[in-house]
Amino acid sequence: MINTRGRSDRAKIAYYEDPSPGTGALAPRAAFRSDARTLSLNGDWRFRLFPTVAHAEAAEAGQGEEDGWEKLPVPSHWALHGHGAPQYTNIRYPFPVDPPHLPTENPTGDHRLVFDLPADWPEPGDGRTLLRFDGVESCYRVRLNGRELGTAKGSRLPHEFDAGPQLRRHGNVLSVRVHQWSSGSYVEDQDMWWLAGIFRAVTLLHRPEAAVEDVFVHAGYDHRTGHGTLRVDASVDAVPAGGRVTVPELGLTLATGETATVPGVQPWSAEAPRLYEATLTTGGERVPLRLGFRTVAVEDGVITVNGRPLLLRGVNRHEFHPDHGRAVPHATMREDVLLMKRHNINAVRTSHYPPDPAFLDLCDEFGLWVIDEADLETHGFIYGDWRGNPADDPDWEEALIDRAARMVERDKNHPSVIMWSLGNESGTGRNLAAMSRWIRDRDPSRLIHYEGDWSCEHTDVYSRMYASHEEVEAIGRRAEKPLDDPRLDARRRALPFIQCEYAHAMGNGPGGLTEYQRLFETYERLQGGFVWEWIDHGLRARDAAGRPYFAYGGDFGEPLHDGNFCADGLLFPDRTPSPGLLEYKKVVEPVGICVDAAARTVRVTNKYDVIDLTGLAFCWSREVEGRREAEGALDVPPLAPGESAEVALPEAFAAESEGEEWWTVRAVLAADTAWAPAGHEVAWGQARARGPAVTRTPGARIAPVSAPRAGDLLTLGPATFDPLDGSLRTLHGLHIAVPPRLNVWRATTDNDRGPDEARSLAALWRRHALDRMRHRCDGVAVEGESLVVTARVAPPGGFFGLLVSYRWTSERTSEGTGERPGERPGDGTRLDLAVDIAPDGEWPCPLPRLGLAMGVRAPLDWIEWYGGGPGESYPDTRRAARTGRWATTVEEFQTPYVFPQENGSRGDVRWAELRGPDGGGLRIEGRPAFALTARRWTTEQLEAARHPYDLTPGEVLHLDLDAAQHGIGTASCGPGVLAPYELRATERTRFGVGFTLPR
Ligand code: IPT
Repeated sequence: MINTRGRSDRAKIAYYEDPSPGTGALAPRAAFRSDARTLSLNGDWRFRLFPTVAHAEAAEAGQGEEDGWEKLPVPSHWALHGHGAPQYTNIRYPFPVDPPHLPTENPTGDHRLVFDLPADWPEPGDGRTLLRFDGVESCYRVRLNGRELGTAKGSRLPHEFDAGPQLRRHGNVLSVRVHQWSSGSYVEDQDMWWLAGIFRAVTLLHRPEAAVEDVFVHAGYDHRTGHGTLRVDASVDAVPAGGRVTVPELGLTLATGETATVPGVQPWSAEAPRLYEATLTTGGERVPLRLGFRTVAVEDGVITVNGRPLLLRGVNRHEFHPDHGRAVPHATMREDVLLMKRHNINAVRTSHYPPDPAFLDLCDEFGLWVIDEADLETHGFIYGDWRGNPADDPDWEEALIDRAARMVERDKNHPSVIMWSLGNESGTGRNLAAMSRWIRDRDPSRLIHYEGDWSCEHTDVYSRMYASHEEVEAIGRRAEKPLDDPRLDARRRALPFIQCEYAHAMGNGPGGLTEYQRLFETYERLQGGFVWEWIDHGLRARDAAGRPYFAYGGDFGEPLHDGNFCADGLLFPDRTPSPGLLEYKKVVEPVGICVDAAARTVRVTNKYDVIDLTGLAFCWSREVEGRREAEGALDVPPLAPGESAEVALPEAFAAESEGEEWWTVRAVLAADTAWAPAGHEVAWGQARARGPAVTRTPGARIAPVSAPRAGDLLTLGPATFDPLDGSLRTLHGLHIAVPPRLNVWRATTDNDRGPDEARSLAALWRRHALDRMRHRCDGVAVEGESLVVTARVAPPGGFFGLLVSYRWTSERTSEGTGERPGERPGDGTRLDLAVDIAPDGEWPCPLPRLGLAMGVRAPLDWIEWYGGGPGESYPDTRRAARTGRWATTVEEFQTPYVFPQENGSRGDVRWAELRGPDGGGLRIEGRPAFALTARRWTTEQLEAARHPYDLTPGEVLHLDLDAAQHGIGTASCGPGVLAPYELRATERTRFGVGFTLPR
């Protein structure tokens, strides 16, 4: 076949290269169910894959027509069923950019299904039958019984075809040819796996005579009068239908096209998602509708729904399942919605395409504000300075309008959808303007969003991604840097603001959530944002040894890929919440609980936008050293949104026990809801009421016993040391494989590595050789009852370092005598270490961490601690950590990031006990506290690992006892660590630990 090129030859361009949206599909319309017959065509189809279109055509024309067919489930992506492989790229197109042309290598999958109509399917002549595809990537041609029904592009959009007179009662042959690459691929350059296939449902729909063609529900709510308004427009055969709508619960019957005022309705909101069941009846069909009365507006520069300003606590949700890719099972969609609700998330941006329609049904039902985004992204054009961008080329106007229309028409009846988004990262251009005009004309009841055009000329909200805290604050004050055009500037300055993406949840992190939230809660213009992103796109795979892991870019041998940049979600690929999600839940909690232990009061603030607090029950508890001493219920007034109250905590208790004391107040669901059972925790606050007992009765000091002969070990209480370099050798009978010494290095995180080498803090650290610090022993001396080791710790080639002294002492403790028969070695004694660190010279960069690293050769696998927990926390990700007594295994102490990196640190640890199966172990006490990591591999091994399977547990338990860590930030995409969380070597640091046997 001769390839035709150039615009003048457009007529000869193949349908998959032609930028048009396709041929033969019916006009887009609302998705709805009805009592008319449908037949699901999901299931096992026959399938064969060709490397090019020409191969597919040749097979079809020639001898091979019946050869090579295999079974493939529909919906699915063929690359996840052993045909070809997935490929991950973020921005770059994986093929040469020459729109609308495509590479010859264009995997083409022929799908075939032979089906019969059910016996009771209406007779031919009784109405007509449509064939609907809810999602096919990226372009397809449909044939039924040899006749072409049409072709289509717009992967995540529905297309319906008239099955026509070809449809038979038996032996229908449905042939769908799907091309991986098409002109559509140029406008579907989203940051995700390229996964072709029929990945959403295929359905046959009977359309009786006088059936509903389209329906548009207009259900508003006037918050001043408390009245709803309702009009249901419906069409039959392209003319307004003579239909009837009934809403039994409201005792309402009205004709289609008629407007009714409905006094006393309960409005719909994400917090109180009140839906009314209704039925639309036309001559041929009954269509159940779910009405949510609500009115979206921008009033005085603020987004309101039903008159109330919103604060969006959102996430960006790609459709993803680790086994099925974007062919997400319905149960998984439901799981997503429940997980969101349970983590205080109230909004979703359907990045970056309309989701499976069933997902929006769930958003209506459970209550989530939705930004529904068109299936459009042309990001790769950025590398050519946006030359030829389809968003600005008239040749693509029809395709882009089609994408807007198919989204709006399909989803227009969802109360949850409050904004239409024109797409993502597609630069600027006339076709975006045209999409905006089309949408505004068709549905003026919702707001229009698009981030890529900062002039906001075609949008109703000012939206940005990854703007720094500083810039967001300026925007909050409506004091941002002006646009060049004063008219546009004035217009934009009056718009509400959201961050459609922020806080990049890649690997460990994101840091800085609290500070964003504080801004969102301070400035009315800032109406929240959407964390990037909901879930890691890691595909389940197995290594050579059969161990399961989650694959990311490059793991399928793709020549061009963006590595683990797709593992940037709040959920791990298997939907286990990551620490980032728990942090987000805490940061955005809808009830502020501020305990004032000294005053014995708690300040409760209702941060919901709509509902009061009657759905919540409050309880208090008082813990001493993490043990609950007392608890009870707390009466909190219902409080309207925005209101606060000071509530007294109960009076003092009789039993005054020793030790650190905390008060915790929790808000839990008072009764079961659709999304969580009664007792589910929504918010909490904690405050310390009494510090740790300051006076530890000092035991008798034990003096060091010097080595009698050169080469012998020196003894100090329960420990032995090498007298030559002062390193700890044994402790309470445990073999110390790595003696405790100063450590500044951590296995770098995705955020340490930043977006590129130039902006990588990790690279800076490495340039300064912080990963290879040298330890020079300057002296080992017995000073009275202390063993004092002095050292200078510095990087090779560096003119700066740290001067450190380790002062070791030992005492008898009250817990044991050290002399009873049968006591464990070192029972009744403690070894103490006081570390004093002073910077030497000018440090050119922050430190990754500052603490002690040590390794114990012992099968210690159980950790109990009193301090921050239960999960990991870092200086700028510690809101979700609460002070308590926690216990887990060493294995569970790790956070299994898809790409291994620093993880698992528990902060503010007062003490930790490590135990083995035989009962032996070690207790480490902080002076006053430390951050703890414990793992069965070294930091170097962790840093070198590319997948969790690279980490094999060894015999040594490696511990980090940190005085401090550098923050986490979100520099993998966005701002780095904020100043208060930077770890700078400017001041002297003193801290200490004590080692005893577990109690
Ligand atoms: C932004 C994209 O919109 C999103 O799809 C994703 O790629 C995210 O970044 C990073 O994971 S675009 C970026 C250039 C800010």
